[in-house]
Amino acid sequence: MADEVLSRIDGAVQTITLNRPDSLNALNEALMIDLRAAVESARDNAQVRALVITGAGRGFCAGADLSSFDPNVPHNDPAPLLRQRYHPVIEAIRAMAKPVITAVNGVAAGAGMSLALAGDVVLAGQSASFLQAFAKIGLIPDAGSTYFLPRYAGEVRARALALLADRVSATDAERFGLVWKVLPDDQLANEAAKLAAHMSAQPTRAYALIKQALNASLDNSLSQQLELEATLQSQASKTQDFREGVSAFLAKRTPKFSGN
Ligand code: LHQ
Repeated sequence: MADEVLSRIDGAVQTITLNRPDSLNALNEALMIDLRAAVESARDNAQVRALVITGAGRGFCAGADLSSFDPNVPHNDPAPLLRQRYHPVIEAIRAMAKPVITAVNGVAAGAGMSLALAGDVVLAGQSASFLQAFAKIGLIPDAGSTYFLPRYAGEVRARALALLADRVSATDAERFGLVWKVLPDDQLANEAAKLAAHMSAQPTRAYALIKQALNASLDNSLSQQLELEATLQSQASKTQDFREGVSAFLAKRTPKFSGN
């Protein structure tokens, strides 16, 4: 079978590259199976402390591979596919106890946009674009887009993005709060690698707890969130990295975090 997904580890960083460039990395079932395996291997490998997801060629990901859907079949139900193949990937990225950077190197459309937005830090090349392609083909946003869009961009933009399905530039996506930084195309891969290397040397357990707190935040009341912060802070304060962070601060030196 072709390598639908490439994966490599440099130091403490795993980079996963969607690898169907001829179709702008459209998501067929084989790719989704490989992507899940790669994401889960990053999750389970203690050596890996940061993950980058990007695309090969000129696209990041064009969403579900439409050539796998036969328009002549009266009802080709995507729900089982979503539940079995897409949800585990999105949920693994969000729940992963290490940071995930999505490096959006080109168009991110449909579920490809959902995948891009699942990252903890979303970087985009200048020529990248974002498209809620779903309504254009009579579908609704899936793979997390209706969760991420209102939370990141706000209701007004979420509705216009989903309903109008206009292709938006990386710069507009940054302005809408969907992207952390836009970078020159020829610097995206390097900058993503540099950022991942930096993040892989930070207090990984605190990062995991930060993700846990932020993942819960918008569904909690202030009181619930304060309580969650106290509980998670208690866990953070028991790590070696907390001791190292304070020692380094008091000694006026750069901390050396082990991730423990
Ligand atoms: C593609 C695709 C593609 C196959 C470009 N499939 N070949 C739904 C159902 C079930 C379960 C899971 O979830 C979902 C959610 C979804 O993701 S639904 C949304 C699916 N995606 C789309 O509707 C996007 C379709 N693609 C496009 O609108 C355009 O290709 C975009 C705007 C992404 C890029 O436009 P261009 O830069 O002009 O590139 P292109 O259209 O020329 O595409 C290049 C090639 O990639 C081309 O093949 P070819 O052999 O002619 O060179 C396209 O057919 C192929 N391709 N997207 N989703």
